[in-house]
Amino acid sequence: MTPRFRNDLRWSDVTPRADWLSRRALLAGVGTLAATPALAKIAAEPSAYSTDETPNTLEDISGYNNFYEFGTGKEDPAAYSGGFVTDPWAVTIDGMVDRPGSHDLADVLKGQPMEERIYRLRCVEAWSMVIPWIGFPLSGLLDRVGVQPGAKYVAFETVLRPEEMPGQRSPFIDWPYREGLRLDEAMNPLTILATGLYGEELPNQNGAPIRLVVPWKYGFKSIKSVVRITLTDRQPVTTWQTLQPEEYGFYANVNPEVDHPRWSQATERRIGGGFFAPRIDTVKFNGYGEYVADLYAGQDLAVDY
Ligand SMILES: Nc1nc2c(c(=O)[nH]1)N[C@H]1C(S)=C(S)[C@@H](COP(=O)(O)O)O[C@H]1N2
Ligand SMILES: [Mo]
Repeated sequence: MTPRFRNDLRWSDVTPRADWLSRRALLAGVGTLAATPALAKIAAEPSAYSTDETPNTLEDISGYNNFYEFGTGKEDPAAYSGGFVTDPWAVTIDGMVDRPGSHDLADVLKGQPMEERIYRLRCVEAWSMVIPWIGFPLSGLLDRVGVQPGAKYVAFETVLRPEEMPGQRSPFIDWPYREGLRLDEAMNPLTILATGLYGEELPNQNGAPIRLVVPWKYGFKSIKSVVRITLTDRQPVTTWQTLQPEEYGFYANVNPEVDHPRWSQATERRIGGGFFAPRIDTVKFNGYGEYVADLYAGQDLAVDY
């Protein structure tokens, strides 16, 4: 699949670098990142899949998060993830693959083409952001381990480490956090594993050191701090579908025509716009329909929500 428009934009083309640098200085000054070690820079190529919308600031992206392992408040992940250990890190790839095994992060990344992907992120709670991720297509990693012919789905798991993740000491979720994709969704070129944003390694609160990003689906599909990837012939059990199956389905494609039982999905609030900013219309598949609508030909997305 080839993109129709070639934007080849980088965040630095849409956010003046001077603003960016002064924001960093400001952040360091107020100590938001003071507990975090210096984040290493990552080289990445621009991508034709990037949006030309203005990215949210690093303060928004790393200060307003959902990462229930560190608490349910939007500021909890930034406040409580400072002691989360992301190095060393290993990812197990198993199930229906030719070469199952556990790989340290450097090995997972070896040979994968790092790209900057400026994507919209639409949370099921009806807020959104634009985030300049750095990552690589999941398909490249799956090709490397050899997906067996019978595999139909990919299951993902977040690390289970209650001693470092205070939210995991509360049993309302059957930890670890779990997610899944159909194999064709996993192989779509928009689906990436991200290891960075804004040119540097991921902040802990954004899912360091490696997280999934699936931009046409509600944010909860984009599972953070991944330690296991399993190829399977059964639809995986996922965290939100297990907790509230009437409200959160397996597919979770962004869809303004299918409301959440408790709120409308027709519009969204772009974070950072300020209190008086008008809500914006939510677009089906979060605006990525030209790349993904074909995946759901013949499916009723009100049934497969
Ligand atoms: N392990 C894990 N992954 C997770 C979550 C979580 O609570 N735990 N929250 C999800 C939700 S609801 C959203 S909207 C996105 C938010 O990603 P961000 O904080 O990097 O913007 O992460 C998703 N991935
Ligand atoms: Mo979300």
